[in-house]
Amino acid sequence: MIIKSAEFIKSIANSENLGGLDLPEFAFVGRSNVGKSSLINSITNRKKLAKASSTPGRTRLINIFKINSQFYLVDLPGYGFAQASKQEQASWQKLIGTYLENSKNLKRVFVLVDIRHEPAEKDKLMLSYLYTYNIPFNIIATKADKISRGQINKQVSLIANTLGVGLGDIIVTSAQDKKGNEKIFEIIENLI
Ligand SMILES: Nc1nc2c(ncn2[C@@H]2O[C@H](COP(=O)(O)OP(=O)(O)OP(=O)(O)O)[C@@H](O)[C@H]2O)c(=O)[nH]1
Ligand SMILES: [Mg+2]
Repeated sequence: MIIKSAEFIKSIANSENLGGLDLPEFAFVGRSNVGKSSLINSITNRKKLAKASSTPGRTRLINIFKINSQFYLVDLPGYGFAQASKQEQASWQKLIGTYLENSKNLKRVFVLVDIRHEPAEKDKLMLSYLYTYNIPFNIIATKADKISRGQINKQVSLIANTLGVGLGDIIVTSAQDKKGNEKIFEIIENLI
């Protein structure tokens, strides 16, 4: 896929402002710091479209980007950000939930997990939530550049077993090396 245009459309802070999107949507969810914003920058070939940061909890709003005037990429706030207050966490959770349940053009959710770690309870909860609402998803294992080639298969098996999905349901990516971008484009192209 050739990215001809990538523009920031809006940030959404509360569930009342979720309407008005008229193209297919692809959302990125996952724990704080897993690499959602970095992956959006990597696949769009833009360095600073989505704000990435080593400080967890960087993305606190839903950020919407329009690509090639054809579809939207949706950067959702990370869950499980330990430093956030219970109240903050609850309000992000509500925002994420309302978005996922109500977005009319949501075609696919990409659930990101760090390839180095066993998925957490919150990741499992996210998957059961997606199953409950019948929302189709793919798993993306991020930051593959941080481990050796030999370790990649081992970690992918661990992630698949922990989450109860097939090996083929997991896309291995690196925002640093642009690994896996083609697979993401393939999914998007088939759905727009
Ligand atoms: N080496 C490497 N670092 C990465 C990769 N993806 C993300 N990072 C780093 O991980 C940190 C977090 O990345 P973000 O993209 O901000 O993560 P996020 O999921 O958007 O985080 P929140 O907005 O807090 O939910 C940053 O320091 C990134 O540079 C990757 O593929 N490889
Ligand atoms: Mg982010």
